[in-house]
Amino acid sequence: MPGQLYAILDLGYVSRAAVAATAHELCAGGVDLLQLRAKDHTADAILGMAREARPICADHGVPFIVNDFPEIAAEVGADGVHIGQDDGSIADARIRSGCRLIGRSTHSLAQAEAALDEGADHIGFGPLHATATKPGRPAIGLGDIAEAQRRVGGAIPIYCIGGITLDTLPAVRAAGAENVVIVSDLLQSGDIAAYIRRAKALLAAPEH
Ligand code: 3NM
Repeated sequence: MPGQLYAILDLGYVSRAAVAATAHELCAGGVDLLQLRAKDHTADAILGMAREARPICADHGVPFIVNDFPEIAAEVGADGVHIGQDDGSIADARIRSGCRLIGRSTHSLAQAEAALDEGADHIGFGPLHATATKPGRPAIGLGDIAEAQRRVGGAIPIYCIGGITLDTLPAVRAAGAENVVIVSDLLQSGDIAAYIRRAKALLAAPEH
C-alpha cells in the first residue's frame, strides 16, 4: 500500500528514558512501521529497549523492526530486521532473526535491484539528501526515484530516506516516491501526532 510513513526511533534523538513513551507516541500517531536504531549502544542495552518497544508496537498493530541485530529481533519476536550493505545476506538475516520482514539499505539503483533479487521484503533508498542522522554518506538526489519505483517498487515497497522533512517531502513525492522514512525532523518536531498527520496528508496527495 503506497503512502506509508516509516519512523525510526533513533537514540541519537531520543533519550533512553523516553524510548517507551516515544514508541507509544509514534504508534498512536499512525506510523506504518517503526524501527529501533541505537548506533552507540551495546547489544544488551538495545535488547532492553527492544523489549520495551516491541509490545507497544504490537498493541497498535505496527510492525516492529530492529536495526542491525538479527538475534535481538529473534529474542523479542520482532516483525523485522533491517540491515545495511555490509551486513551479510538477506537469507542469513532471515534465518538468524526468524523475522518475516527483512529490510536492506540501498544507495543506488543497482543496489535496489540487487536487494530485490536477493529476496529483501522492502528497501530503504537514499540518502536523498545529506543528513546528520547518517553522516558521511553522500546524497543520491531525487533523480533515480522514479526509475527505482519502476524497476523495484512494483515488487516490494521502497522507502525513500535521508533529509526528508515536511518542507522537502512534496518534491520527494513529485519525484515519484510512494513511501518515506523520516527520522530527525519527526523526532524533533515537538508534536509527533500533528507531524504524522501532516506527513501522511502530503504522502496521500496525488503525485503531480
Ligand atoms: N539511512 P533523517 S539515511 C538511517 O540512506 C538512515 O541508508 C539512510 O534520517 C540511508 O530523516 C538515514 O534524519 C538517516 O535524515 C535518515
